[in-house]
Amino acid sequence: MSSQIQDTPAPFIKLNLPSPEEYFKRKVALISGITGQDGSYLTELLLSKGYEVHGIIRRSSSFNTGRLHHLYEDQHERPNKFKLHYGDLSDSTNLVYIIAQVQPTEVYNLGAQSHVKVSFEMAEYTGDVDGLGTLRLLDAIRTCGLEKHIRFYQASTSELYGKVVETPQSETTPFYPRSPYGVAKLYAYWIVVNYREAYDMYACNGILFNHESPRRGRTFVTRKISRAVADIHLGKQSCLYLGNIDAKRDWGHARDYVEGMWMMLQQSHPEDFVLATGETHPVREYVEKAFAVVGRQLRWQGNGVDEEGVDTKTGKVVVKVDPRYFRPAEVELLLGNPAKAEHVLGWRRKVDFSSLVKEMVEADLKAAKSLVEDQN
Ligand code: NDP
Ligand code: GDR
Repeated sequence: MSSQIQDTPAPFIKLNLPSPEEYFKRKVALISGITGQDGSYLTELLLSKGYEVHGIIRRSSSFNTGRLHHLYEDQHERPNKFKLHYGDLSDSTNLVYIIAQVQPTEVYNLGAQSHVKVSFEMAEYTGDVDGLGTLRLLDAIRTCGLEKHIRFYQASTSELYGKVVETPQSETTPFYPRSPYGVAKLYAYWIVVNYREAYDMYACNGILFNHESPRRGRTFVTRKISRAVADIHLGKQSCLYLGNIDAKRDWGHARDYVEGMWMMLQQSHPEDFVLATGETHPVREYVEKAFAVVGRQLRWQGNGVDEEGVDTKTGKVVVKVDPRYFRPAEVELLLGNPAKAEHVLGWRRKVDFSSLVKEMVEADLKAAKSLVEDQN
């Protein structure tokens, strides 16, 4: 009711804003998590669409902008179109400052401690950044009085489904997260829905199933496999150690998925959408396909923790199961239904499973070869 809305606190900061016409004439995006896999692809997409792109980066003692390097170089061609700001989702004051300074038209909250297994070891931190961090960013927008000026995208996840209740999983499937990461993202999902309903904000959850690319972090299973296959093929590594190879995932390409994120913010009203391929594959199939890219066939022997993958040509064991990589609670099966996104947004994934595996292995092979050449 409108009387309730009037009772909510007024913005703490009075910004000197341009008129609404002037404000919305601009296309200004702010991305948290810009240094990650999705952040880099989204930045490319938005720059190509003429946006001014601002990103939040964490101070690090080591170089953490590798995925943005090519865009940085381009910056000289496009002055003032791409800017990075130091910040952190655990620092409210900093978020308010960045929002006030940038005055974005779209905010993409991609920042997160995004590793499921690590979240069991850093549960509180993951809850703070992935859950409360989302609240902090939403509140920073309200603190600046910009809740009617900004469209907000939240990186929600298929990890919300967790334990299988039904398949394929859609926007109406009940959630049952199975990790501190999933539980933190559940809080983030609902605080986005709540702020949308309470404050009439344009805020959306993209419930994205796994998406990968040559820029995927090296400890996620697809990239771990593609790198190992390249190194084994070049004789730089002898064996790949994995956890649960029977887990099934719905894997797409990150470039396709960032396009869906942008589409969600271009609608007449905010809604939540699943992005998925509608196909599921076990980890072992990814392994087999990845070895096949370099012309090697695998034969499996043994079972459970003693299962091994043997290269049929050399007879050598190239894959072993290591319980160290098992999770205290596992998400066994993910299979998404992208029908709503396809119908309402007109979104389509372009890259299929086999092409994804091929692209990742070939990219790692190229990188590993050039490293060998550099060393020689
Ligand atoms: P990455 O792990 O590649 O990137 C995560 C980003 O978040 C990095 O830029 C990282 O910075 C940043 N970050 C981490 N902690 C903080 C913090 N405390 N404050 C600010 N930024 C922080 O993830 P992806 O690109 O793969 O995923 C993007 C988002 O989408 C994440 O929220 C993830 O949980 C979610 N998601 C991902 C899916 C996938 O399959 N890729 C599927 C569904 C959801 P730094 O580089 O310094 O570490
Ligand atoms: P996931 O991705 O947990 O689905 O989260 P990950 O690639 O880590 O695991 C996928 C499946 O592979 C199994 N697995 C292994 N995983 C890793 N990392 N390392 C291994 O050695 C290994 N062996 C088997 C896992 O047990 C799991 O079942 C990703 C992240 O990007 C999240 O941020 C995002 O929300 C979800 O995808 C959707």
